[in-house]
Amino acid sequence: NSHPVVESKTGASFPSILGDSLKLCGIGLRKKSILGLKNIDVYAFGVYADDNDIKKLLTEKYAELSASQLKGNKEFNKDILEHDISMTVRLQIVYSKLSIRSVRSAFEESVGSRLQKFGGSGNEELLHRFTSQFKDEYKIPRGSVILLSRERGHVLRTSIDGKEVGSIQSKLLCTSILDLYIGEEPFDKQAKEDIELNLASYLQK
Ligand code: DAO
Ligand code: DAO
Ligand code: DAO
Repeated sequence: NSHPVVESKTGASFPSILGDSLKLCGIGLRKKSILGLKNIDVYAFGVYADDNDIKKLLTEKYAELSASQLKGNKEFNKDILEHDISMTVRLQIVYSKLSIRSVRSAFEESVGSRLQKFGGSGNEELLHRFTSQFKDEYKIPRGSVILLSRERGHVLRTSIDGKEVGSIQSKLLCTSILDLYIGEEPFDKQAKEDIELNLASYLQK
């Protein structure tokens, strides 16, 4: 059960355990259409969670429901997004021509729409201040690994190839980032379903 999982289209490989306690719940692909003309694969991702946090925080509430009943349950999904559960999204870049300028604009679009969804308007300034720190000299070549981690106390910690690039305490931001992968309109629907089923199964053990 300790074998890595390989994303078949891109060959990106995901360890089944990250650190000491985060378990891989599912993998998927982030695509982007360019001018409606073609779809490019930007990165493969894996979503990891601490099963002990999930047991501790949610077992009592959902004791009556089976894993298949929990899958697709809106309340359960909301609880996963908003509770103080340690989770990490690991991105492995597959697109070879990623510029910081396109990361900045994709980020403002995807994360920006979620900040608005969960926090209302008024975060544009903050978001812009944040993305303007993405320095043009950062390089994210194919194969780069980015970790987006929600740590205890709703702290989002970001690293690129093992180097920490920032850490910010914001429940809104943590929820917004996770929503991209396991929210109502996820980047990869099949991945979201796999992830949800695994998260639900942690309550049954
Ligand atoms: O070259 O204009 C282009 C297309 C690039 C699309 C890039 C999408 C970036 C997605 C965010 C990546 C975050 C690491
Ligand atoms: O909680 O006060 C708040 C709003 C926080 C919005 C911050 C946006 C910054 C984006 C950081 C992205 C880190 C990967
Ligand atoms: O796929 O649209 C998306 C958003 C993914 C979040 C990526 C965060 C990357 C932050 C690091 C950038 C450093 C230059």
